[in-house]
Parts: sequence; structure tokens; C-alpha cells
Amino acid sequence: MCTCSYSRFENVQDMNSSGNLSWDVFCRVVDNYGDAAVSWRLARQLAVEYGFNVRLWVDSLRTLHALRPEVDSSANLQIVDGVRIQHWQTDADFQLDDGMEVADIAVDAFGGGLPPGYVAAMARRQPAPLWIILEYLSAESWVSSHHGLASPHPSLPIQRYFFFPGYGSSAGGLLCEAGLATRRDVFQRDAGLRSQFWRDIGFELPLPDATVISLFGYESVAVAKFLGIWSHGGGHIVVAVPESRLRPQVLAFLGEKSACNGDTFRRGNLEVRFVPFLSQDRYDHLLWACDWNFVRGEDSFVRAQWAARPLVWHIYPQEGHAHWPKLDAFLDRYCSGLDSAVIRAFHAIWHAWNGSQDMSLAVADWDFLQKNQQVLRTHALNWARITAAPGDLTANLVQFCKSKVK
Ligand code: TRH
Repeated sequence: MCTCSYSRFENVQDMNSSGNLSWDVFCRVVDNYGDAAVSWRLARQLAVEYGFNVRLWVDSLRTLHALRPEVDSSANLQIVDGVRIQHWQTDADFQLDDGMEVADIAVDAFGGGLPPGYVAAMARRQPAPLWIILEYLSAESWVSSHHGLASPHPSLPIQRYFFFPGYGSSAGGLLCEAGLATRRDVFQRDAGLRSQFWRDIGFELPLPDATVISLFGYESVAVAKFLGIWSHGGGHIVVAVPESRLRPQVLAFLGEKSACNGDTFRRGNLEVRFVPFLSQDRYDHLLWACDWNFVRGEDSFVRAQWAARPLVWHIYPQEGHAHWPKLDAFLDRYCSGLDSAVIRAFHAIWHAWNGSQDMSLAVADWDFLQKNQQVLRTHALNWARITAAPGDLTANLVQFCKSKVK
């Protein structure tokens, strides 16, 4: 799993010998939570684990507050976890406060762009700072030939590079805090910790024979179909549904008009628990407490991989089904080493959940995967280890920038 914290202190000593780099992370929230989620994790890790001076410029404090409740959604400036969080309103009125300098490295999260006023200030600074475009995560093969590529600014003397999250040694890795695997393993081995987690969010620890599933996704016709499979299937299924865009489909399946956090509904072998939207750190505990995690977008998708439990990814839908190659590229990489029958059923469930598969097949596929639960869990743990081996995204980004900073 992620490199241990000791090796990072070596980097920091090394880094400090070349000066303590300063970072500006710019986050425009397009929609949902992922933009803020990724930007916050990166900023916090740079500050907490490397001791860097980090400013996070974010336009939606409300979104960040949902992920990290300690963030004040009304403050223009605050410091949380060592990160200086600046509310970034519009480009037009963006300006650095008196005495503020541009940072050594500006991270442009998901290519949202930097404010023109900031770019102009970058160009005036000698040596010019680095502009890093942090791209979206993909398992597709083309990433390795694009990762780390220079993208010179068309008119200004600014070094700009693409940095791609991804898998293997020719991509940037995935965000992963130091010690995450250890905390996960302690939690998953300790029924007392799991019991406390469920009680903290208003529920009892599910019975040992139950299959526990977390359900976080976008609107999907597949929700009712899967709930139907689970309510009529063999074995007790507990589904935890945090506040998200798929709750209306769950309510429609239950025939309920509304539900409050803490409510439980039962239909056949299915128990549905409505859980609150948790802080990012607590959401990890939900993922670690489940046997299956249905996740979406980018950051919850990564967290489910680190949870080392079987997962189903609801990919962010794109025009013209452009997202399918991205989904299948991950599936092909992830399923390597599994038995062909398991691979077929796993693909079928993923495609059904993402709305492309004949749902009538999914019942047999789900039952088959349930019979192979232990194989899938071992595989998921191995996947987490393989994925972590090339180092985490922040460690790789720090090393990349250290090699480019003049
Ligand atoms: O919210 P998302 O759909 O964000 C998406 C993706 O980032 C996508 O790449 C991007 O293009 C689009 O936004 C604009 O999914 P994601 O990335 O999983 O982010 C959700 C975050 O919310 C993640 O950090 C997990 C967190 N979360 C909690 O903190 N508590 C919760 O209770 C739940 C359900 C999620």
C-alpha cells in the first residue's frame, strides 16, 4: 500500500534542502463533489505529510464543507488541517492580496484553468513557477504517453505540464494518504470499531451472515432492478444509501414518498438503511464496513479501491457514451488474473449497473459473484497493493515538480 510516512520525511528533508516549496491548488467545482474532493485531498496531503505551504482556492465552499465539515462555508479565508483555504469567486475580481506571491507550483485541478490575473503574476516572477494541469483519472493505455508531457503556454514564459493520475509506473498514481491501509486493516478486523461506526450513524452492526452494500451513484434505471434482485435473492442483504442523486429511485422501489437519515425499510431479504452524507474520512469507514461498494465519479471510485472490497463503478456519464472505453479499460486492467467466468459475471454486473446490459442476465451473474465473494475480496486486496506499489499521486507529483522547479 502507500509508501510509509518515514520515506516522505526523507523527501521533505531532501525538499527542504532545496527550499520548502509553496503550492496554489485551484479548484472550480463543475458539479457534484469530485472536483473539491480531489483538490482537498491533494492540498491536505501536501500540507500535513510534506509540511508545504499550501493555498487551496475553491469556488464552492459549500461543497468542501460537506466533505470536511470543519470548513466554514462562509469564510473568505481560513486554515484547516494546515491548508490556507481561499474562497475563489470569479476570475474578473481575482487578485492576490498585498504581499501575496504566486506559489512555486500552481495546480490547475481538472484543467479548470487559472485566473488571468494569477497567470500574469506567474509570468512576472523569475524563475517562472510551474503550472501543473491535474487531469482526470483513467486506466486507458494512452495515459502513459501523455503523462508528464509539457504544454508550453502559447504566449508567456511559463512551464506547464500535464499530470495524469493512473495505474502503473508510467502514470501519476492515485491519491492515498500515509498509513491508510493500516487504518483500514485495523477497522476491518475490529468488530467493536465497526459496531461503533454503525451506532454513530444511527444503526446496529449488521448481522454476520448479511451481505452489506453501500450504494452511491447517479440517477439510474438499474437501481430498482438491483434492489429487486436483492429483495428476492437468497441471503440477507443490507444496503446503506447515503444522501445522493439515486435516493429517489430507491424510494420509488420502496414505494415510499420520503425517508429521513436513520430510517430503515425492509422488502423481502432486503434491508435498506438511509444514512447521512458523511465526512470524507467517515465515508472511508462506510466503505471499509461493507462487503460491496457501489461508487461513482472519481474520488469515491478510488476510495473503494483502497477499501479492498469488491466494487461497482457508476462512471460519470458522457455524451455519446464516450465514457464506455474508460469503464472497460479499468475493467480489463482490474479483472486481470480472475477466472474467466468471474470476469464475465463481473463485467455483466458493471455494464448492467451503468445501464447497458440486459438486466434479466444480472440475477444469475449476481448470484455467481456472491458464491465467489471470497475470491473477489482477495482479488480486491491484491489490487489495492498492486495499485499502491508505484507510489501515491502526491508523492509522485512532489518528485515530478522537484525535478522541474528551477
Ligand atoms: O461527486 P462525484 O460524482 O464527482 C464527480 C467526479 O469527480 C467526476 O470525475 C467529475 O467529472 C464530476 O464530479 C464533475 O463523485 P466522486 O468523485 O466520487 O466524489 C464524491 C465525493 O464525496 C468523494 O470524495 C466521496 C465523498 N462522499 C463523502 O464524503 N461522504 C458521503 O457520504 C458520500 C456518499 C460521498
